[in-house]
Amino acid sequence: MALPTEPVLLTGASGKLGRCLSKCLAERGWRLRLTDIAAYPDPLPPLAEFTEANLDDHATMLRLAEGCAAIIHFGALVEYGTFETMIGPNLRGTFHMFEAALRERIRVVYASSNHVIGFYERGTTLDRDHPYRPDSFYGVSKVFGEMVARLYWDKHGIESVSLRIGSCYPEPQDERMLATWLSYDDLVNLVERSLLAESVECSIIWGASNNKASWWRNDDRTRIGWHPKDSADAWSPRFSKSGDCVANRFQGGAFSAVDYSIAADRRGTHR
Ligand code: 15L
Repeated sequence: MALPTEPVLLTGASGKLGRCLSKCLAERGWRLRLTDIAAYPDPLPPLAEFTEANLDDHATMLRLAEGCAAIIHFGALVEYGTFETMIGPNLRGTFHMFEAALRERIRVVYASSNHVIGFYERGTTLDRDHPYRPDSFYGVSKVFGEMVARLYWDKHGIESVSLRIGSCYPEPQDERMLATWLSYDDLVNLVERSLLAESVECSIIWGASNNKASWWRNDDRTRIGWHPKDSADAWSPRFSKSGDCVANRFQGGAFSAVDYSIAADRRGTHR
């Protein structure tokens, strides 16, 4: 399929996944406009331009999206932030990117996260429509992003694909990732299919590879034609459960355990 001649705006370009996407999408011929609050640490890929900018800066975000074919919104404060630290990058920043998409009438590929459902117990099988159970203010900020995506679809017809990314690393790092791992290749294909699919409406897709231990099913992947090819299964003999009992109990892992204050669970007994 022919790629657009206009650039695609990628936020969070200097982060771990942003660097992977900018390198791999550029190799596949995509013209990229990259942005991040931090300098781009690698040599700039061919056909790419980079602007250092803050997601909190509304005017700059609107300007960066001008003339773009789509927005890949991966910029965010990741990890266990407080409510206050989420407001600028994750709440206002996401609002700015959807406003920019509305101005340009273009699609958004949004990096949501498994942490929107992190307080479900491990082993519970979830569909995309299970109620949110965020495990952190980071998870709450991603619920907000999915809700903004919904609002801009219902009110303005702005299409989006929210990718509920599990654990995207070169290889699984622990026992939890036997269920949540997403390979870099599967991520790049997922983003590319999200950009190229003819109609995506307001899609939600679990960002995990083809892992036997997965807790997630029934999403919108057939609409975009994405089939993950990799699997964490081969790593299974290498890992066993260890560490914090709260982290081991819930799908969000360590995110669920941070600041957790229900004493009984700390002693290992269940509610
Ligand atoms: C995320 O959203 C984080 O960005 C990443 O660092 C991982 O911890 C991942 O979730 C995960 O849940 O494993």
